[in-house]
Amino acid sequence: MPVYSTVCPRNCYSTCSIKVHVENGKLRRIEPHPDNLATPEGPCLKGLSYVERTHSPDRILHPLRKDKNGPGFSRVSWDEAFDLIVERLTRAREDFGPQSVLYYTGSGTKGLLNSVGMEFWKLFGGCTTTYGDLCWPAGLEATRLTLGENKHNVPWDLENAGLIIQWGKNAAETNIHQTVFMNRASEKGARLIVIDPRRTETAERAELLIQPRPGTDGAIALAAAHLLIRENSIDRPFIEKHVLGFDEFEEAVRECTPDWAAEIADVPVHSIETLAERIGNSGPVTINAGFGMQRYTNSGQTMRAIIALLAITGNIGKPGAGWIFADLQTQIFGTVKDPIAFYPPGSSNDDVRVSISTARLGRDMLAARDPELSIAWVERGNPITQNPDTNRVLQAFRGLSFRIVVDQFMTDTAREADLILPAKTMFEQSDLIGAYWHPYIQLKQKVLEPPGEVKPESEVYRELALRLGIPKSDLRDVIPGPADADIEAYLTKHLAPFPELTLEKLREGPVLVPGLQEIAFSDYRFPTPSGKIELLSHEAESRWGVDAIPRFVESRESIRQERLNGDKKKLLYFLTPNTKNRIHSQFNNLKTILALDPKPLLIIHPEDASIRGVKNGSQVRIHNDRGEIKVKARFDRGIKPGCVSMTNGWWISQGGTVNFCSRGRETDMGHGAAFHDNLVNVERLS
Ligand SMILES: Nc1nc2c(c(=O)[nH]1)N[C@H]1C(S)=C(S)[C@@H](COP(=O)(O)OP(=O)(O)OC[C@H]3O[C@@H](n4cnc5c(=O)[nH]c(N)nc54)[C@H](O)[C@@H]3O)O[C@H]1N2
Ligand SMILES: Nc1nc2c(c(=O)[nH]1)N[C@H]1C(S)=C(S)[C@@H](COP(=O)(O)OP(=O)(O)OC[C@H]3O[C@@H](n4cnc5c(=O)[nH]c(N)nc54)[C@H](O)[C@@H]3O)O[C@H]1N2
Ligand SMILES: [Mo]
Repeated sequence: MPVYSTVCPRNCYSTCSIKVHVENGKLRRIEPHPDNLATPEGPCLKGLSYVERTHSPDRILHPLRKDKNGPGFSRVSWDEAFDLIVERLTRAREDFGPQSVLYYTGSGTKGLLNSVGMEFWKLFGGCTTTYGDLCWPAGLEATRLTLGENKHNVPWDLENAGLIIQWGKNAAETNIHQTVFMNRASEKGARLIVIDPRRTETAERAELLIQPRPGTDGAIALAAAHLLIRENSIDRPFIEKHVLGFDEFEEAVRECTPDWAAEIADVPVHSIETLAERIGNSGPVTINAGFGMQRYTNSGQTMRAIIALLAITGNIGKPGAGWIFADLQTQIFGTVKDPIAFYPPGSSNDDVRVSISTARLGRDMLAARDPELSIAWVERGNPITQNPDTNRVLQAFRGLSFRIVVDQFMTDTAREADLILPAKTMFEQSDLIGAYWHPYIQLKQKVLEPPGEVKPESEVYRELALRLGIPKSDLRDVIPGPADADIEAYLTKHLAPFPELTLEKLREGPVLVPGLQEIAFSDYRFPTPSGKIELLSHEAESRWGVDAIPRFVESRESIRQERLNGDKKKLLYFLTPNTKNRIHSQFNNLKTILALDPKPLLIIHPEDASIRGVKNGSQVRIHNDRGEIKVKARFDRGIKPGCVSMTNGWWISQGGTVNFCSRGRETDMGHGAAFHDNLVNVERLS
């Protein structure tokens, strides 16, 4: 049975290398790939479920057109589909201009070939597209402003840590391969502290779990800095050489006493004291900040305050120490490194108008003028389920005259389409993939022919461009031809600047990115304006309008200041984290996955439940002024009272997306989505 080396391209830390067995055009088995030092144990259950997913009877295998009078869809030929798209696009361009078309992409799959879509829209004459990102930009921007660049030590260096702080990251579910290195570190005596309002799986081995009121981590960090400075547990020579703004920072944290922070964050004073003591006295300190924590309106400043703890204690540029958020060293092909510079908001390059905030998708779509939007093209994304404020997003999509959705399955967004185009899976077209946790460049190999009439997106764009009368010569270099050899030539061209990387080598397995710095910042070069770690950032002030020093401000929708309707005592923080056996809205339509996690549940503390008459297993209504969700409640004493949680990614057709209740609102920096700035009421239905 032929065995191929390939990689899982989901938007996930682990980006596992895998070996796949193929027989008679079918995927038979998925195995670990030992050459990836970060993921040698092999894929998670989601990875193993590709055998089911790829050949699932639910896959969309042909173009589908919405029936005239009903919710159903009927199969159409590609010829009919192309004719329809050409007719609609041409009419929209003539009547309103090319910017009346919204091109929306999500993070459903990674890869270099994803950029072909935008090349098509430029040739079309332009489009409207989104800026910002749902996932990580507040943290990326806070890190860039402070350290100059987003990179971190290689994953296996974590075993050298003396103290690991998992700050708002639930690695046991979202980065399972990292837990192996955490365990090795703890066998060598490292301590583990977890900071999370939920008692997660990651917290099980921690010596200290701090459960803050959501959105208050900045206060905890500033108080820990206050204590470290007061106890003189800081690295003065490091600060003198490498840190800008220490004096101003010291001045700012003078007021930030542990009592002050304990009251704000609703945590014991001694927890903050222990945190500071451990940072000061445990040897190399690694702080791993998750993405969940940076989805608040104050979270860029929070992240800057947390990085400051490492800067003042000299825990940067050394083995076992440092800041883990995202390592973008492998992003050598695309524009991920500086998401703000890539199509900045409000800009109009090549007639591509960048005027819609991903975080405010529904509202901005409805507000678009001159021209108004009339068509949407959605690819690799499921915005009805995953973007904030689902009701507004639905309203915006339903107000358009034509919707095209490219996907593998009948998602909530696909159901809203007029035309669905069948999407490839990761096994059906080759592509090059970077990562954001480990340092490997990988080749995602084509190992299967696309089933049914599935066409990879690049092929769809090429055909469409030709039918729109765009000369073949304009497509050269930007939209590859359909043959495997055309795709390989395209990838080879992008590899040319890196002689260490060849397709032949990548076919065997993962290759370390050329020029890798294993210990990030070990050369103490910080590409900030001052060349130092900037605790004082004038750019933070001028670009984002926040204080140049990281200070604590309440998040917008906090129990303390939000003026929502209703009895404020009864409002609860609604956390919507990720979960082990799904990637956002993917995988939850598979039997393998549903067997373990069959339906959405609201996790609630028995104290909060009893005030509301909610029993374990009661049907409840979660609601606020944005919308409502009805699910069953499950008691959990591990969640902080005052908070409830439900994992994101459930489809409306499965019981409801959490985003019915979230608001379309940006983070303080980076144009991220402040999903967790979200208060709800919970009431018992039965
Ligand atoms: N299995 C699996 N793995 C994944 C993904 C997936 O969907 N499934 N998604 C991938 C992607 S795209 C991403 S972005 C990452 C996300 O990876 P993580 O950051 O680990 O995931 P989240 O679940 O979003 O958030 C982590 C934790 O933050 C906590 N949190 C929420 N608010 C606060 C707060 O105010 N303070 C603190 N201290 N903690 C808070 C939540 O309770 C949650 O446990 O995971 C990646 N890996
Ligand atoms: N409330 C709340 N909402 C959240 C989050 C949260 O923490 N709370 N997390 C946010 C985060 S971190 C993220 S990253 C986003 C993720 O949200 P999205 O970017 O929308 O990602 P997914 O749900 O993973 O996948 C989107 C779709 O891509 C499709 N797909 C996969 N591969 C391909 C392909 O090759 N071609 C095409 N055309 N389609 C493909 C899948 O079938 C799926 O339907 O969700 C965000 N939404
Ligand atoms: Mo994400």
